[in-house]
Amino acid sequence: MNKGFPKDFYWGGATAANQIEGAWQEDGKGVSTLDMYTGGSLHQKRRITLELDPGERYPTHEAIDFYHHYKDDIKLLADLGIKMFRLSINWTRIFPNGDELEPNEEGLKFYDSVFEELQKYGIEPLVTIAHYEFPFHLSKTINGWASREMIDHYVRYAEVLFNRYKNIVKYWIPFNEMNCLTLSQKAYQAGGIIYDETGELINLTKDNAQLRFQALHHQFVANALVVKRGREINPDFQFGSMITHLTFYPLTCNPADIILATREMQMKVYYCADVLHRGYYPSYADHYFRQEGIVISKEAGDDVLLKENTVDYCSFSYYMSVCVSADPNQEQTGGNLLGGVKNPYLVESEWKWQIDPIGLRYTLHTLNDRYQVPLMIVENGLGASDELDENEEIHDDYRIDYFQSHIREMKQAIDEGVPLIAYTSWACIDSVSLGTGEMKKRYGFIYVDKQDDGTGTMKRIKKGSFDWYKQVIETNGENI
Ligand code: BGP
Repeated sequence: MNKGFPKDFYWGGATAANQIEGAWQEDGKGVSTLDMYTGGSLHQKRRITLELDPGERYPTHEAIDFYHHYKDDIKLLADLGIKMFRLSINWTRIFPNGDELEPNEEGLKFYDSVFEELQKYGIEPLVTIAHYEFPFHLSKTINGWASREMIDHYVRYAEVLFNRYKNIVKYWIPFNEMNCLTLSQKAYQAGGIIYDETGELINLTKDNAQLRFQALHHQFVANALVVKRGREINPDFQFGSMITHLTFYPLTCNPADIILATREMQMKVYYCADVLHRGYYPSYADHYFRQEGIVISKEAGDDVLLKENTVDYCSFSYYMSVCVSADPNQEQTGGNLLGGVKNPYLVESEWKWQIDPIGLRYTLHTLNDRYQVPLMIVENGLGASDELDENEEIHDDYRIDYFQSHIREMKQAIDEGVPLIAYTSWACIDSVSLGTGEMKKRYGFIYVDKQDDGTGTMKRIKKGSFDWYKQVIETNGENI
């Protein structure tokens, strides 16, 4: 007999502060890195600005104004029936510049109220401590995570959260999608790094691998330190790794393709999770650093700290798989997040991400085989340009199909022995897209009337997928 979902499975929804809260300067909040990031589109990249540019759009400034709508929004999510809500704390609400010694009480009060609402409905919070929202001041003054000084600032911030919420929050994610920092185009987003080695604005330069991998070392140490301090404050805390799982496939069974896919998986996907789960740098990374001339500067005690403070569970985002080929004549599609070669067996989303539900089951198996800890899918969903019909309704059957096919694979993976404990879909409510800064790329079960030109009433409307997901949760995925 098939097992199906465990009875205490965490069906949920995920968000990030910068993509929903807005109120970017209210109640003492400082400026975060993403507040200085312009809006973009599928064809135009977002841009870092050192000063606000009046001709630009800054999507995080208002976002969907969760800051003033959180009570109604959480009520809607409770109606959806979710058991877990993934949210992030905006560091700059707590420490506006990042280097203060005392936290901003007003900022903490906001999260007190959010947690209170969640508790009212029995929804378990899953808290990301840093979802790309770093204090912009620290980027300007010390170049973000390129500097080791970030560790102290971050640990001080995390400790405030641990002490304040020790009886409220159990599940913590220290960093969102840590492995994004292995990708050159993500230095700013994932590391708050503004300048390259020569002091030039990072927008203008191509690579900065030395800075990025050093920054990642600082994040590894910071991660280990907060795991250590967190467990001292409450031994029941559970900490997770969090990577974006881009599942790389070899395009063919040519052994050269297999090796290429393996190498891509190592440095772009597993690297960070390997360090966080095993507590040491993998040998393939040492080889990569030698090859690229990268030297990681470590302090005495770092290695022991990493070894002694590994994480409890493995969480990841999953949106797509990517094909790679060793054949230089294969056309690179430029689709997906990282390009790659088109997979003839898959269809792609409007934003050209290759949709691959079976790849999710494959991913669950590989992560289970590798780490042997509980797994959480903390992001998965379909970005689409939903349109309201004449009755102000959205019939997003394409989203239902997407979720249905992925949840089926999760169920099968559980039957096949994978210890999956949570699924927080991205994003349970429409929000600003991280990659493009658009509102148009919508993910939610709940539509928000906010448009890219700044218009919209902020009204919330349940989409067709809302009722569908609600019944999935009610039946614990039995009829999927
Ligand atoms: C992940 C991020 C999220 C989220 C999601 C969807 O990488 O952790 O913050 O936004 O991707 O991506 P996008 O918003 O670019 O469609």
